[in-house]
Amino acid sequence: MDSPYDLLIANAEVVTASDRFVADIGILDGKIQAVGRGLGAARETIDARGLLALPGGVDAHCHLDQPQQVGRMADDFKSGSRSAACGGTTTIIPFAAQMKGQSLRAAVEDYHRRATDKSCLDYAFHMIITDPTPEVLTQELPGLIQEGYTSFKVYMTYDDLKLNDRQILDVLDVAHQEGALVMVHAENSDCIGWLTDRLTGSGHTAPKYHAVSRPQAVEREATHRAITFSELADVPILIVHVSGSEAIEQIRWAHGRGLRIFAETCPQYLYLTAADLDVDGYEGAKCVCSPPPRDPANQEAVWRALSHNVFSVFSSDHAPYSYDDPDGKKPNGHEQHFHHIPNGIPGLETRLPLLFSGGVVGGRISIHQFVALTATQPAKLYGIYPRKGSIMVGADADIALWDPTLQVTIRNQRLHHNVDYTPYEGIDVTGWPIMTFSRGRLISKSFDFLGQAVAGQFIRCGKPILSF
Ligand code: DUC
Ligand code: ZN
Ligand code: ZN
Repeated sequence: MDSPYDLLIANAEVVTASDRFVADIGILDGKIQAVGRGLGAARETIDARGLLALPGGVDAHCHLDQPQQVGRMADDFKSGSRSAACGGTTTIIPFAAQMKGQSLRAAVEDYHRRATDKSCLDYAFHMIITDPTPEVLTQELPGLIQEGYTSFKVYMTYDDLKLNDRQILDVLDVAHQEGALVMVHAENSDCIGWLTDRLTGSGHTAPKYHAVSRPQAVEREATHRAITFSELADVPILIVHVSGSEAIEQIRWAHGRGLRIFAETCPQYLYLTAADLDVDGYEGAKCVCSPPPRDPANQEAVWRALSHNVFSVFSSDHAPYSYDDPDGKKPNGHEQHFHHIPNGIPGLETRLPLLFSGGVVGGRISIHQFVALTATQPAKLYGIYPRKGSIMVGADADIALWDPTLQVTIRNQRLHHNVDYTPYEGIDVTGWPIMTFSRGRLISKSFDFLGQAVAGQFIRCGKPILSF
């Protein structure tokens, strides 16, 4: 049949960050060719009556196959992208981390080797800057920004990753000159070290002390300091994985002063608390991540801040370590002192359903805020909009069809990552993306992964779009 479309998604209720309407979506060569009523015939038609058509998610903070000092990540680009696709995500932006002494370009090239021909989803990279030598600051970083690596993360903690205040200012200055976006991990390293020594010195080594060693004050102080640096360097920043009310207060304060501080939060700060680090002896290690989850009052503060648009981005911070694994949280069956447990939890596949259920179905955020937080705004901030992040003519046909009423109990056995647990085991959610299309190809359907033969493309990022 001669048809202008390879695929027609018919009768869908299309939802974007601003609009909601019933339409057909005509797809040709992986792009959205038309959005309208009665688009006619196509080589293949999927009737999406009763389903929501949302832009595929952009997970702008996830870690895959990232070399580590402690532990080894359970997901590479193959298993990670598969898992993301089955949870309605169509673009991932993990981190190419520079090791101290390594050139930035070597780090990026190494990371390309890890991703190429493995990811079923399109992907971009943030860089992690750990060694801002003069060569990095004046040559490598400006060059890589021009080549499409327009965002990078700096750490204020972790001995192998952290920068001092002066180094952070130097990195921010490059972002200012070149038009890039710096993501900041805001926790005070010396405070954590001091608290950790006190706790371990008095025999407090169980997983629950991870949260005690990183109280909100540690995050609040670093968040304030990062905001100050942003003001001094006159460049916007994005504070990643904000965990509770005290850091939120700092961000609101900055907004009140007219500073361009963007912020991200994650599912763990809505669904977990520090009490989850204190279950069944050592099992709490499964929920060790940084910053740590807080308490129910802080969960509410994070929900409130989401509904008030304090946050621009909602990411998984998928940092996958298995529990019962030689390279995991309990290596060879050995319990670790809390400060030696690999930091991070899995979440690529559950990110969107958890926010949809608690936020949209729960009446805390609108469905347009959901789309903005999970797709449109990360696409804009990280320079891949309008190719990604919305449903419009000319965009890639990255679409998730959601059944907004489907009731699902999260079980690790149904997920597609390579991690031996999910911290969200047994949580009931309403709404799930039952079909995911990546550039017009159906890669996941009803909890099954169909994209084995599909190759994702590397995306060079443009300059951040900082107003939306
Ligand atoms: N920071 C992250 O962004 N991810 C995992 C652990 C961490 O500290
Ligand atoms: Zn971090
Ligand atoms: Zn992270």
